[in-house]
Amino acid sequence: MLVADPRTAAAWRRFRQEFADAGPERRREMLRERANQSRTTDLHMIGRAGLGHVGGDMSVLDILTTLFFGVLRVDPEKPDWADRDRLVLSKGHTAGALYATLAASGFFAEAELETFAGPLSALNGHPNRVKVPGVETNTGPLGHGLPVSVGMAVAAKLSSSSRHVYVVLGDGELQEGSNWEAAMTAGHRRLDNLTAIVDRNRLQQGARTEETNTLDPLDDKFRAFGWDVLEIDGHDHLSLYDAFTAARGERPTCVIANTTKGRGVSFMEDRVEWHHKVPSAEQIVTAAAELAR
Ligand SMILES: Cc1ncc(C[n+]2csc(CCOP(=O)(O)OP(=O)(O)O)c2C)c(N)n1
Repeated sequence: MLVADPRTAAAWRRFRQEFADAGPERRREMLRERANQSRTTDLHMIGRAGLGHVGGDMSVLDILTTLFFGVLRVDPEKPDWADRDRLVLSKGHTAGALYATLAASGFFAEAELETFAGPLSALNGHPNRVKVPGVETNTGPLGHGLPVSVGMAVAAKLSSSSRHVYVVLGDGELQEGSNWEAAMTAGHRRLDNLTAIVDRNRLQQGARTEETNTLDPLDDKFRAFGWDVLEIDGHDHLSLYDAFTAARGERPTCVIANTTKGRGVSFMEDRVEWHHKVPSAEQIVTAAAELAR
């Protein structure tokens, strides 16, 4: 089991405080920079390991960064604190994005990222809750995260806890039927402590989502299952922050976050082959320069 890094956790706490005190433009800039640093970290991890899901990592990093650096009630030094908010990364193939974010928050030492996907590493290609603090449940087989999150939200209600459950879903992932059983239950039970975020990048493995199985109108589908729905730009940090902290009604919330797979790296953006292609050393240098702009 990995352990917290107190120095990085302290830096994360300072970031959170400065963020809380900042005005909108400064907030946007802080999260943008932070997310792009994690993108660069992730590219190096994938290049070193020779595997990973780079397109989906770039897509989801503004969502994860906004949650960990602006929203989630968590403590990297007390990862098992009972009343913490829960974050489930259901699209577990983008583990690299989660590890980069957890390490930057101090849940474990950033040096551990060098072991990503190596022999005996805790940082497997898909997240493992037994090995990695901050990982709330194992994911990888698509279609499990929402059902598990519904269970977590019900458990919070039963124990009268104010903790909130956030779950990040892939849009391709929504083709798994288990999501819709869970969505129906969440609507029926009026789980106002549950927020599902759909990383709507319109690509899955090998194809566009709409070529494989039409998802639109996705907002109407969630509404029909008893959810409130917000549709936003999934790379606009302030929109993400507002959507995650909006006053909640009596229903679960679905945030459809419109994103670009490969976001921030010109030669990867909206290109299906970058689902799990590995960038060369040269490509990583080019990508890092673009992300530093
Ligand atoms: C049940 C299951 N079937 C197939 C896979 C293989 N797989 C990994 S990622 C992926 C595509 C996922 O697409 P999406 O959810 O849109 O993720 P993103 O494009 O954001 O990476 C597939 C089919 C899997 N992990 N689980």
